[in-house]
Amino acid sequence: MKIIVTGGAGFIGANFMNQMVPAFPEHQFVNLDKLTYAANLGSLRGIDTLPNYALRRADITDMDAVDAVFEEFDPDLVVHFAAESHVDRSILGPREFVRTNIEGTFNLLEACRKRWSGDDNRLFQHVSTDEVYGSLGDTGLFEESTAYDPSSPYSASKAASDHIVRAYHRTYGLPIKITNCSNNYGPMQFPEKLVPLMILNAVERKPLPIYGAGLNVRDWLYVQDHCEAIWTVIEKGQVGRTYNIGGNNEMQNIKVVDTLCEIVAEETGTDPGEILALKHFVTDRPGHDLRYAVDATRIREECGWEPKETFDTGIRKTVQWYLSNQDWVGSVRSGEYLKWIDLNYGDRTG
Ligand code: NAD
Ligand code: TDX
Repeated sequence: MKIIVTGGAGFIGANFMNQMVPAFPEHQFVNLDKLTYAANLGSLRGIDTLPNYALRRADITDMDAVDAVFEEFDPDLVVHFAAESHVDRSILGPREFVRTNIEGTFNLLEACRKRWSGDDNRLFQHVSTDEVYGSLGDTGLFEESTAYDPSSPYSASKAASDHIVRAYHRTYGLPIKITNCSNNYGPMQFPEKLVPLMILNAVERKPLPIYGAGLNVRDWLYVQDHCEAIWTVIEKGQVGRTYNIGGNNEMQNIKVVDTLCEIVAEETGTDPGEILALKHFVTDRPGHDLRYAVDATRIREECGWEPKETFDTGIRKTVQWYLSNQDWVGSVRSGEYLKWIDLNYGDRTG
């Protein structure tokens, strides 16, 4: 197969490339990525010289640029990760989210519709989030039939992209599958997200900003389990169908932060009290969804996928990865990163 992977230099995309490119030398992988602040080519070191890997720097909001890559590679499969992905950034500046996540997805669908006949065994694999379902109360789980009710500009833009992907299937017969996954953590995640931000701040003895009372709940999944789930859906899922992916691992943010503090202390030979004392409660995120939890029965029963990593094993591996990959950490913390931290946390020290 010829496979275009969009956003393959971002967190999940790079983990996907690292797993799949060496595992499938018979397939050609093309990384179509704009290389925004969230991308890091250092995440692809080792696989970027393999003969079945290529990079094309392109912006999915630019139809001509998308067409050029599709003309060159004529893909059998598109795995669509590229997105603006950070909720806080979407609150401060929603326009890029609408452009990349909605218009960019639309351009990719058009590129497929123009070229694919509908009966030629191609596939558009759309990677989405559980945040499209909005917030749960204290009980219940997101099912594939749960009504969409997004809260942030990020989740609303992802919801819109899911709708248009589904519409292309119903209207034009475009072969698509959609996955909606819970919060990922693991190596190579940009340190604006909760887990890597807390690890690096703890190591550097900086405050650990916890929004509100830290009681919001997320369902954490190790990134490599997510990548395997996507590949499993590509191979075994039904065309036109949606699959939820989750870790069956709900946890309050405060518990995640406490666990990270304990592990960082243990791994660096520090007194845990010193790290736990860095916890700092700050102004809550506007529209902050209370609880996400995913019912992943469909992917388990239809495709046979289950996560391999527990939170305990995955989170320790993640801390160890950040501690032993200081080069990678240094390279992502450019001026752009520091500007963002100032902007986001400058007035949140309440
Ligand atoms: P990320 O922000 O780490 O990476 C996004 C990648 O997309 C980057 O390489 C960036 O350069 C690229 N990109 C952004 N705008 C682009 C554009 N206009 N044209 C081309 N490339 C562009 O994101 P991530 O955390 O790896 O998430 C990947 C996908 O998975 C997203 O669609 C996200 O919504 C979804 N998802 C993420 C999570 C999570 O916990 N991170 C959970 C569920 C679903
Ligand atoms: O400094 C922080 N303090 C804090 O308390 C940050 C960055 C986050 N939080 C809270 C907000 C959330 O309740 O931690 C939780 C996780 O926050 P993020 O890491 O920003 O993730 P979230 O908003 O849940 O969204 C993530 O999971 C779903 C990804 O960013 C999305 O791309 C994905 O779709």
